[in-house]
Amino acid sequence: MEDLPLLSRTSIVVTALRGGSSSEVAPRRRSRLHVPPSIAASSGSWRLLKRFLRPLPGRVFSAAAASSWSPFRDRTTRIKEPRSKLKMTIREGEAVAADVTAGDMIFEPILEEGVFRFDCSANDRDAAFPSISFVDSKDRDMLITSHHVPSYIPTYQCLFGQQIVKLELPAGTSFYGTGEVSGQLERTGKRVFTWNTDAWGYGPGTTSLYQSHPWVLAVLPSGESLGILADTTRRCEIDLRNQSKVQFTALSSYPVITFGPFASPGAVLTSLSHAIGTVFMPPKWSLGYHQCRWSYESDNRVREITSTFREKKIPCDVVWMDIDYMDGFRCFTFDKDRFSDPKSLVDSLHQDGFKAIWMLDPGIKREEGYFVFDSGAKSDVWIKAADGTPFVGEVWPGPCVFPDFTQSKVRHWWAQLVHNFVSNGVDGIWNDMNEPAVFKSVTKTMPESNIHRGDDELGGVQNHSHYHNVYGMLMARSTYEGMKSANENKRPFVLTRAGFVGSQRYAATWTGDNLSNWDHLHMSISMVLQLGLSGQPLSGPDIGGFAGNATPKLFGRWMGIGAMFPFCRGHSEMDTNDHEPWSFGEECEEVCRLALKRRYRFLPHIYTLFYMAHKMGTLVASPTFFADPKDPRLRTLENSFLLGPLLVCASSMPHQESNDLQHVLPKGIWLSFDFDDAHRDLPVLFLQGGSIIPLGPPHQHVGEATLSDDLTLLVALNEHGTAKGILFEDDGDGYKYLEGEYLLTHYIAERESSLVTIRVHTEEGSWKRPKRRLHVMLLLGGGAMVDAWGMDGDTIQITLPSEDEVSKMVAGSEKKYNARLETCKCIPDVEEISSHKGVELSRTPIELKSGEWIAKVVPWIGGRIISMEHVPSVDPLYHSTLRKVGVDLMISKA
Ligand code: MIG
Repeated sequence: MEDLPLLSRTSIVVTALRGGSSSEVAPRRRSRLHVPPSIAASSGSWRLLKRFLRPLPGRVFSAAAASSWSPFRDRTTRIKEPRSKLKMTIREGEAVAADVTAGDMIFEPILEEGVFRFDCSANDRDAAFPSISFVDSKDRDMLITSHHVPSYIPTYQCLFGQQIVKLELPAGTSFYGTGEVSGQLERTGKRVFTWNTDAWGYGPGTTSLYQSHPWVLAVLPSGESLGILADTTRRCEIDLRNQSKVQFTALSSYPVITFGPFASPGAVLTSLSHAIGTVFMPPKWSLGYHQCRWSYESDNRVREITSTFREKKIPCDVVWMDIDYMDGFRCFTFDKDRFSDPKSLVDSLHQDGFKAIWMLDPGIKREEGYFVFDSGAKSDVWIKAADGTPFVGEVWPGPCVFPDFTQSKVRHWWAQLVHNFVSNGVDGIWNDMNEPAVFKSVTKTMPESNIHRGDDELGGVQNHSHYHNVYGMLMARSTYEGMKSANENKRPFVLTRAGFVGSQRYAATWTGDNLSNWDHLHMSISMVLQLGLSGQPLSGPDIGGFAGNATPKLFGRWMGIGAMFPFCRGHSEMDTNDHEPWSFGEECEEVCRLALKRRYRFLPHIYTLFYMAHKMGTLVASPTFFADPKDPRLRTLENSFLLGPLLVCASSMPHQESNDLQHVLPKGIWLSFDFDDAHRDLPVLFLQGGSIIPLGPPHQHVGEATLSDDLTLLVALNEHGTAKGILFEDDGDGYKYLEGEYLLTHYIAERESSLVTIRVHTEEGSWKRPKRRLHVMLLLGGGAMVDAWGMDGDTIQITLPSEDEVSKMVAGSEKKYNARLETCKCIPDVEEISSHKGVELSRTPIELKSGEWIAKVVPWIGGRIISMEHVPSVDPLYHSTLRKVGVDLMISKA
């Protein structure tokens, strides 16, 4: 069965979940059939193509013939279509999607050496929709000169309008990517469907979360790696259930792009970034700790929270305002009583070194007299229902209309609102519910038959199923552009829940509504890594878990790990217990303080990693196997990760502390260290031999840093006695760095017999080196180190102790470490959590049955659907019946 194309039962069930449309709209065929100059001009590429196209007698089914075709029959007939043949068989006006064709895909080199675009045929190539994932769709269409041919060529089948693409890789290949996915890090055996979904309370087996990345990163046994992008915005099944085989299934037709094989997985991601862009350059403050809650109910409560951080000396940069700051959930308004004067609130927050981030949802209350509704109605910006009237769906404010972000006109309209909104003292914006989430509907989103009047450059007028997966990204883009226009000297900061390949260009993201339990703590590591492996390096979970109440131990442990994630924010659901760092007793509070102080020490390093990520598409957090992609032991490690050469080893098990675990280290030298802050609930840290990382003082917030701060270099020599590392410094905000106003320093350390010399190797940028002290900490292993002070820019020398002395120091340091672990106060085990469990967990789900479906629903606003099951087994070809059930089942508010 495993090789059967497409029509597995589950995929049909998912098809059935589509709302609205009872008939699929076939992909728009461009009426003008233009041959891209790249094909027309390049006889060379045609020659290449011919080598891979075996001209077998072609066979093309008509739509009528297709209906009698059975996937169970005649599977041996592989149809290979030479391009010219296909051209002849596709006639104007014919429902091409119903044809059944198969064969090797045709290819062309694009973008840069090692990158190939594959299509089913030249006609499919011409008919492909513009790319929304690529920064510039033209890069996907433009042929480059290349003397290489792809090492792996996908095959395709087109059946019933679906295009199935398969690629077989060598045995022993490991799979990663596929975007925001729960469950294991290595993806063999898994299947996901790209369909942005409000996935409250998701679990390890959930197949669609908030974002869509039809992208697989394959690490071959040799460590060489290949990336595969199915460049479609449509719902796409990514099937990795069979070892070493990748299969994509989505509506015809779409191009597939392969990147590599390149020497390492990192090289694949760099190449991917040349297509889809890199992460926006985050303002430095956004790399500090963020405190969020649904919701801090008033300006007073917000001030109470921020001053508690300062009183308790727990570092924090940002406080977040969830939906309740608004006046009746109306975007761009403030509640008149509870947030009566946002400007002065933010002014006082700024004085305390805090930034403020405010939520904006896509659902706009349908209410005459509300300025956003009125102006949107006047400018005709709303998504339309199939009947041409503005679509109305229920979200927080009640009946809502939704801006159609696929039109540049509408993005401008929204950006202008954002522009004005920023003048209230808005430092960042949080886009939630932009899958888009719609209450009281089984699909949790709007009908697929809704109409977007998209710009031609994005794909033109299409129904919602075409744009569903990019809606959130386009909203984030428009929000980003609005913030940018409001202040050209500040870097926008946008957080988006929904996303697509490329959304890292505009926004950070978080892993949605997770649960306060140990499984979710564990999964959060892989999820952050996986997003990075899918092009989005700036992500993090709700630290402590969103739904339900964390135990002190869980919270402390999560903060220890979360403090090392690229995006670091604590958040929790309405009606849960308090989830601030001090809410779980003094032991947990101390762990949080230690964890966040660590983060702030590492900020110069983390900021440098982001600069590199922004410039070159490198990762910020990467899986441990990046240190040695050949080593099969590392490929499934889920408890550790790298921040450049810094290895973070954690424990996500309640009764096993990180120091008790036998951590698997990559080959080579890895030297452990801490800041005399070792704790059972904090991760264990190692620096890779051969590297230097820059550290700063553990400030209370980023704005406290000054140019004269002491700079610390942590040094680990490799077996040749050398090490190197980078520090990037600039204003931390704005765009002067683009005009050269920065300082990028390459430091180097070299040992000659027992003398280690640390100095500036090269520097770049117009900034003068600040006058500041330099502290070098040379790691010796086992937590031991020798250090020296000097001035930054000068050469510093350290004499290595004799071997005897080193072993004494290591023994001494280990003793100190153990003594510290003995004496530090452990977070007590409290298993029972009293009080509320959060709005949704506190209600028992009820079962709703309708026809062939059972839905488990929490009787709460919107009637949140927890799970849906399809009951009887049906003939998989009965699409229409299933679809009807999916459409008709509406769940009403209980
Ligand atoms: O329907 O704004 O994921 O972080 O606190 C819930 C309230 C809406 C979902 C987000 C969550 C946020 C919450 N939102």
